[in-house]
Amino acid sequence: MALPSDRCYLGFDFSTQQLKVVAVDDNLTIVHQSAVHFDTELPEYRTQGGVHVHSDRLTVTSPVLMWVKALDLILGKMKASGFDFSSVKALSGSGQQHGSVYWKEGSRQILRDMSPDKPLHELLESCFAVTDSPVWMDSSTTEQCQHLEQALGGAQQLADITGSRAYERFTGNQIAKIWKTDPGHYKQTERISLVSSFAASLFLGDYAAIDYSDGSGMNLMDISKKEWAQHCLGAVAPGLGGKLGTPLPSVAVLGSVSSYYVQRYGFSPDCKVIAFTGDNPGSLAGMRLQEGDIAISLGTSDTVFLWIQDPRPTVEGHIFCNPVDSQAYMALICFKNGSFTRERIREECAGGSWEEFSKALKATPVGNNGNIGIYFDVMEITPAAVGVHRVNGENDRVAGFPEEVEVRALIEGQFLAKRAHAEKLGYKILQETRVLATGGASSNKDILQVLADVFNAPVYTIDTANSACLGCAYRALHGVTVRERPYRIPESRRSGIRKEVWAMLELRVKERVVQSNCDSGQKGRHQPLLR
Ligand code: XUL
Repeated sequence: MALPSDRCYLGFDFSTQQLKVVAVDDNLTIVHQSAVHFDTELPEYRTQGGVHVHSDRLTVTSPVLMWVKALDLILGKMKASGFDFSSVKALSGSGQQHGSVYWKEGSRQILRDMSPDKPLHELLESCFAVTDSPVWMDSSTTEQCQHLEQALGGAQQLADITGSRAYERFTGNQIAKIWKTDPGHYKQTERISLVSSFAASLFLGDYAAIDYSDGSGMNLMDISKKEWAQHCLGAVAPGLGGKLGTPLPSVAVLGSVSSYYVQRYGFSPDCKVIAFTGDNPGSLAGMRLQEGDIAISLGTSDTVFLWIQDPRPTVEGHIFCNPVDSQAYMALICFKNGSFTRERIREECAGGSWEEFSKALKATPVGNNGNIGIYFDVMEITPAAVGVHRVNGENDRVAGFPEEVEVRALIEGQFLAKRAHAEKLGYKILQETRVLATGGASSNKDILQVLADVFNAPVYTIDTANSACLGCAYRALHGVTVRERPYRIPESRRSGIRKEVWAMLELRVKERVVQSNCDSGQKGRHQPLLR
């Protein structure tokens, strides 16, 4: 039954190439969307793909004021289109993960005093100690990564605490580089935000807390205690704890929008700002993942998202705190050899045709008579290895397979790797497990059938276009709905209530999930490949 829809919830996504917004009503129907493309609509910043790649090819930054000006532009576009800001009950958002913003001393006061007759980029022009923010594409901090792992006693030890071994793009290593190469600006910095908490600060008119989920992508947070790991802070830069503020749950209601937005755009003074988070956690919410689910994006590179209850961090893959339920976790695993490898095998073994590729999958049995292949055309991320390896049913290494066998060996091999790495991180297939597939290859039912067989679970296809900002619009609704529920109960029960409300949201949108080749509720119909 449709609910009255005079209220709406905004989700923003400050991604690498553009700023996007969606508005959903109480029925989760999208009622507005807008975007600002950085390269074309803010050409004065001369970015390519939203970033500047420096001459060393390793350093990648974005001008922080470009993001501020993009917010001026998008709100201006919404106003010009007649969008009714007074109907916005709550807003939230996401940012590209790992990127960092360095607020100069005195900026908190400037944020608090923003005058509604000026655009944000004029008001905040002098607020940033570092004007070019390092972003997730930066890979210039290998030295800092080595130092951090050594200081913590090794890569696994760092992963045990923070959920990931040291990665160049992770914020702690970026901060360590700034402290080393630009100590003057580090000292001038009053607050360090992630792109997500920086964006939330713009709406709040004050420094917004880093949320647990995006905070897990810094190599700085103890993901089980949900506080900064003092050993990590000490290894990165002096006085860092004071510059980061206290992290908060991703479901936290941070406060109401600054009077700047009330006066300039007509927002209600009661419009709540829910903590912003990273784009991948935002997508997990947008895909409405629940405990036991696994989402697999089959694109240029393949990405796996998991909802995990009891994580076991390893040196491959990332564990983040869960953005929907603060007691749970999510895992993110990236595989570099995705669609390019599938396309190569299609060219070599299926005459360049997806139809022939499908025929090969149909013509070969589940388990491929024991023939297994590993196809890492380029250096893989998970694990760091390269090369093509084939083993036949007799456990002998072989140089090649017949074409049909090769096609199945590739697809089974790719999906087996996803299951094996997910299980290594603590993922368990449950009775109610659903596999949600997205990305280019998810349109091929025969590939999805292999996925269903490998995971012994039904596969659904979902459209993840805009999933990060949509997920944050859902999180905004979730945040205020949980808040409105008349409860005075201890924190220990609250997570359960949050889950309950989230499940209600999920039920209301379930019919939009297209069921794929195998039926929900018929587990066991598929022959398990792994026993
Ligand atoms: C995740 C990562 C990217 C960015 C993209 O660890 O680095 O997915 O979040 O915006």
